[in-house]
Amino acid sequence: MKTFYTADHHLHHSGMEVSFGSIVETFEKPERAEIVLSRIKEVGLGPVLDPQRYEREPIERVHTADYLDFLENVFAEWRAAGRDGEVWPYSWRHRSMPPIDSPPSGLDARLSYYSFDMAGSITETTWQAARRAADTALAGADAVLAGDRAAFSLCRPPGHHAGRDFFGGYCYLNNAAIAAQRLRDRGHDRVAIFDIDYHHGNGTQEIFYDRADVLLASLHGDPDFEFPFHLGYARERGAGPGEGYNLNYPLPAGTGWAEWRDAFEDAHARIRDFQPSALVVSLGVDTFKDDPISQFMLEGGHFLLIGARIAAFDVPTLFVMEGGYAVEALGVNAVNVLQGFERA
Ligand code: 6XA
Ligand code: ZN
Repeated sequence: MKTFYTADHHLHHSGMEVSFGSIVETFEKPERAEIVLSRIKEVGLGPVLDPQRYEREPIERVHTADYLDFLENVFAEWRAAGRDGEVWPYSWRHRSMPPIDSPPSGLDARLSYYSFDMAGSITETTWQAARRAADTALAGADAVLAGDRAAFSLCRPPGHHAGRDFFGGYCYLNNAAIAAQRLRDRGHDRVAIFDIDYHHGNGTQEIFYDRADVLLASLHGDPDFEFPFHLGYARERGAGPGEGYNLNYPLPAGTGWAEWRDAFEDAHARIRDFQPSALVVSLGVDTFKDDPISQFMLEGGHFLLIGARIAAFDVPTLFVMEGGYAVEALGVNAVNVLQGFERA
């Protein structure tokens, strides 16, 4: 299996984050991608390729032009306003406040409008890194379109929390959604996205919520207790023509392999019923028992089994890297999914 990777991911590194009341080094750090890359080389998974640069057009199939302009320019605006450090939003519209449907003019108000949290900042080169992560996803999609059975897009920063016009949860551009849309635009009629990251892919859900041509199935910590909160309940099933094409499996804290696998198998069967012609896997391994910010109990060997079951769909498959923060084990866990797939 080909891996698409670029060292340009180093262009994004938020220095810190607030975690349970402490200011700590961000969990979403560059070392993550390097550890996965080392493991790929160690096991000889296949060639590691630098993705080509794509135009904005395939990204604009998913994100709004005004949001992309904002992401590209906000750091310069921040500096022009005389501010040091990185760009951080800090206040959001509460449910008691009337909804707004167009961007306000002030810098902080606009930052609030285009985000939902402050998990990650926007640095001087975040836009470039996010663009390269999207390139990484697109190059993987193109490999699959060219006939590869599977490909791995080692994206960083991750993407599944980013919606059409918002960032959050360490995510700026929705790599998996951009790849899924590419597959749709280049000949696949029905694309399924299987989001097995520990967190709900609220951005991916928002992007495809009213569509029947892209099925999303997501297994995650119940939003009642887990980030991103408020979204990811089983009752969210899609809207309009997309009704029934959004499947959420919220699971309790402490979920271990047996319970996780039951939900996975249910989702697996529903995806098969959908008969996708291509599959995108939002591959987070923060379901691992030692993940520092998560509360599921999967073990290293389980990731091999997951990969094997994904192979059973028997459709062209693109794996897109999402979360996973137990850095010592991250390489083995992520690559276990890919090896499990290859050996099946
Ligand atoms: C912010 C937690 C962000 C979780 C990001 C993630 N404190 N998403 O792994 O899949
Ligand atoms: Zn996650």
